[in-house]
Amino acid sequence: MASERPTGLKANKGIELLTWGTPNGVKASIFLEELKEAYGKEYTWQGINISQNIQKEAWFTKLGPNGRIPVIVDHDQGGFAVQEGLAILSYLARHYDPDHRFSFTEPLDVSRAEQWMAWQHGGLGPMQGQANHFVRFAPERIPYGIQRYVGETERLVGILDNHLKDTDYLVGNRYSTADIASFGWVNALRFSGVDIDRFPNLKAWYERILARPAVVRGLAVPSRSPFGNDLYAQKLKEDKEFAEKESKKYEEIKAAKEKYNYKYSSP
Ligand SMILES: N[C@@H](CCC(=O)N[C@@H](CS)C(=O)NCC(=O)O)C(=O)O
Repeated sequence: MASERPTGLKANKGIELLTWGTPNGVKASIFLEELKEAYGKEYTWQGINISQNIQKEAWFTKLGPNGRIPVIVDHDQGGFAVQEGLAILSYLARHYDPDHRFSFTEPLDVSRAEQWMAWQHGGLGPMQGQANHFVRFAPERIPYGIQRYVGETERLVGILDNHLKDTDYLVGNRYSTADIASFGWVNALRFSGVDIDRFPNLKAWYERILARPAVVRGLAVPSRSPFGNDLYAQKLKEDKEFAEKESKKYEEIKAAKEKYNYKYSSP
């Protein structure tokens, strides 16, 4: 990924994005790429390697006190900084989507979009983040935690799948920030131990969004993660050792679910 370690802001006009190629990070880069394509709105970005804890350094927490990516700085508003994905999407839509190509004006649609973004922010993101933690990163193997958070992630994506039964997008049957908010997380479902093929409406929505050139460009900031569903599936086919490791991981999840008598149900 990006080679130079950032030590402060580098731009003095426009939007500067501080990010990494994670499910929360790509919300901001995808929307900025869409705005660039729709309105010619340029932006700059810096890769914040979260494994190096750059996001905890004083220069960064002055901008994003939570010490997490993504953060944007609007140099055209006196260096105004915004942290939290939902707030970033809302800020960018308010200031830089004047034709509402990705947002709404009708008050009930505005509310619908807010509801799906809040749902992602308080539900899908935190729960799937914990699934990743227990499935991938926890130093101890804890079956209860694995089945609890993979199960809750499945419950939540079941909600999306059900909602998308009769509509192509989450609000007003058109692509918007409501879709962008959840897309990055859905893109990481296989990595989180959830088989997206079990959710056909969601999978069709995912593929529809992934077909957008701005989305593909947004996913590549700072560089494309190998853990998106499509690249993950490709690696399974091409890399036997990886496929064996992943198959063991999925067996572990299955055993954890059986141990605690997990049964899928959504809502
Ligand atoms: N609620 C925040 C969460 C941001 C977040 O958790 N970012 C993660 C990457 S996906 C991060 O910065 N992790 C590094 C850390 O925990 O220090 C949002 O939606 O923007």
